[in-house]
Amino acid sequence: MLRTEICGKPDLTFLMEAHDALSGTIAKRAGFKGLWASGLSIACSLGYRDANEASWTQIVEVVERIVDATELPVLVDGDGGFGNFNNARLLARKLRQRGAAGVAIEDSCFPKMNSFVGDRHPLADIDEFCGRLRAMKDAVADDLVLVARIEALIAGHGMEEALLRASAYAAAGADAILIHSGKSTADEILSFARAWRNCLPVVIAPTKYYRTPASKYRDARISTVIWANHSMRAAIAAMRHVCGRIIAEEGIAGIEKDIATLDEVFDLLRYDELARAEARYLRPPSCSDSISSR
Ligand code: SPV
Ligand code: MG
Repeated sequence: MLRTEICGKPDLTFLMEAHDALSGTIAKRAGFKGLWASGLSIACSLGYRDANEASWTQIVEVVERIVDATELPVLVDGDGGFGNFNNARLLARKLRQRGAAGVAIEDSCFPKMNSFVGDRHPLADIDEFCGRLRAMKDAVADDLVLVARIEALIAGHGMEEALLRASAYAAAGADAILIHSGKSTADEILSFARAWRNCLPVVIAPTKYYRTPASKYRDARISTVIWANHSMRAAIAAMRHVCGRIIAEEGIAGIEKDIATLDEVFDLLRYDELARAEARYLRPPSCSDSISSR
C-alpha cells in the first residue's frame, strides 16, 4: 500500500493526476511514484461536471482500473464523501477493497462544486464533518490514508477558521491535512504551514499558484504536492489541436509526426508481455489438434 508514498516521507512527495488507467500508466512511465485520482479530471473524462454528477461507484470503477494498471499508490479525491458519514464510510471501504492507498475528503456540502467555480462554497459543519472522518477511520482503520481537505480559504473564511478546522480534523483521526487555496500566490498556504507546524503532514494542490517553485514547499516542510489536473488539461489541448488540424487539412499526413506512434501505444500497454505469456501458456497447435482428433 505504501502509505509513505502518499504523505509523511522525509522529502517532498509529488502525486500526479490520473483520470484513467492510461494517464496513470503514462505518469508512472515518467517516473511518478504516486498518483492523484482527481475528481475533476475523472468527471471530465466521463463527460460530467465536477459537481458530484458522477456517482461514487463510477469513481471507484475508474480508480480500480488506475490501481490495476499502474500498481502505484493512489490517493483518491473522495470529494465530500458523497453524502453523510454513512456514504463516506461506504466509499472508504470500497476504495480499500479496490486497492487505493488513500482518500481525501473535503469539508464541502453535497452536492459539491469545484473549488474554482463560482463563489458559493458552503462549508460543512465542523462536528458533522468530523463524524464523516471518524466513520471512515472506523471503517478502514490504518489501511487507507485519510486526508482531510479544508476548503475554508477557498470559501473566503480566514486562516483562523482553517486552523480551527485542521485541529478538529486531526482530533477526528485524519492522517494528513490538505489545505486548498485559490490564490495565485502560495502566501496563504505557506502561512498556514507555518502556523500549523506540521501537527499532521500538509498536502497541497497548487493548481492556481502554479508559479511557486517546489523549493518553497520543501523549505516549508510541506509533505505532498498534488499536480491535480495536468494530464487531463494536456490531453484536452493535444486532442483539440489534432482534431482542428485534421478537419482543416482533410487528412492525417501532417499530424502523424506529432502524435504517439502505434508502437508507443503497444509498448505502454505491454503487448510484449502478452506475447511472452502466449508463448508460455497457449497450447501448441499440434497438441490441441491431436487431442481433438482422438
Ligand atoms: C481535483 O483534482 O478534483 C481537485 C483539485 O479537487 S483541484 O481541481 O485543484 O481543486
Ligand atoms: Mg476534486
